[in-house]
Amino acid sequence: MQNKIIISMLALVLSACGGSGSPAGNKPADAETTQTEANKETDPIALGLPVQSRMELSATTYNPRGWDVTGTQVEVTARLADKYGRPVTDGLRVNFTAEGGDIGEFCTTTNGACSVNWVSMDRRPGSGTDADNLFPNEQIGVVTITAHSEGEADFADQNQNGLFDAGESFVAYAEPFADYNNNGTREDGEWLLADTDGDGGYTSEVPTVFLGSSCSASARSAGHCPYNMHVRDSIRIVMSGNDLVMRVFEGNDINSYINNPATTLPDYKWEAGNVTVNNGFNGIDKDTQYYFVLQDQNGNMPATGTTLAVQIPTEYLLSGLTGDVDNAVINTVNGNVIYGMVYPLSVSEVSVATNPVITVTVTSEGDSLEVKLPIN
Ligand SMILES: [Ca+2]
Ligand SMILES: [Ca+2]
Ligand SMILES: [Ca+2]
Ligand SMILES: [Ca+2]
Repeated sequence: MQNKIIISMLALVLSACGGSGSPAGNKPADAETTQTEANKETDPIALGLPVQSRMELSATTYNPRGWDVTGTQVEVTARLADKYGRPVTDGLRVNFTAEGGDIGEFCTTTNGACSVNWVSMDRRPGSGTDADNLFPNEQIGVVTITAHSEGEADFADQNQNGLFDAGESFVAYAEPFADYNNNGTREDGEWLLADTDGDGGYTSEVPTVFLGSSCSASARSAGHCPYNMHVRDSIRIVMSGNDLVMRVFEGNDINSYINNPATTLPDYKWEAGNVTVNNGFNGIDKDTQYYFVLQDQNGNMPATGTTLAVQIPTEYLLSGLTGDVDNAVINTVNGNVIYGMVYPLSVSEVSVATNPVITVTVTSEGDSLEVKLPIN
């Protein structure tokens, strides 16, 4: 999700992303150019700057009950380490932005990490408000959270002197932005997080020089380390609702559903007070692979705490997955992404039972659904 390019030895192109909030500001390298390389390397600021490859954002919950509940809190933590993998200097400011809900503006690190709270509230992406037209979005209810901070690019320290020398390979990144639709490129409405090169707008081209503070004197005179870069990382969370829908697919039908969910009918659809049966579906065949797909009213992962339980006759064996929905935004099925929780299930007969049924029960906060399907 980030535009980057590895200069000199490698030629890899990606795309940049970032968050909003206040820019960390570029620290001019001028003050450091007077230092010798030796004391530069013991400079706590240079030592303690994060590098892009060692920044990671995480959340306590990726599928909070946020679509129909306001005030649900999620703790979002940024962890950052320097080029040696050591925690960054205490007090480093990390800025946050969220496309939906509300998030703390920034935190300052202790032992390489700090946290802010995200809270569910409007704006809810894809909820149909006028503002939806202003911002690109990939999936209703799915929020991109981005953090950024001042830091350094990664480089391959071939002579092991702890400094970037001209000729050593490094990775360059375009300026960070909030990638609301998670496609890796910046569209209108996606917030520029930091104007790293100070030209007054978004610069999509990756820099041709190493950005950071760890430059040798000769690298500096060659134009490297003009200022620090802005390291960044993004996660997505989904504002989940509580009106649950379960769909049942046989075997490979799940693939056509994933590829075209708008027109592909499931074998069986079940939501509160409403059951739809398609394709002559008359229950579960033994020794056959099924996929039970559990989603909220927006086709998203149900909120954390939602559970699917299955009961079958003692004469049968159940194999597959039951239990809590993942703490996640998506599932991957046969290499395809699906928003929602997928339970692969099959039953096999050990001995003959009379009129066997499978009972599937889904419970969540304030909601419970149960369905009985014959086993054929
Ligand atoms: Ca989004
Ligand atoms: Ca070096
Ligand atoms: Ca985008
Ligand atoms: Ca710029």
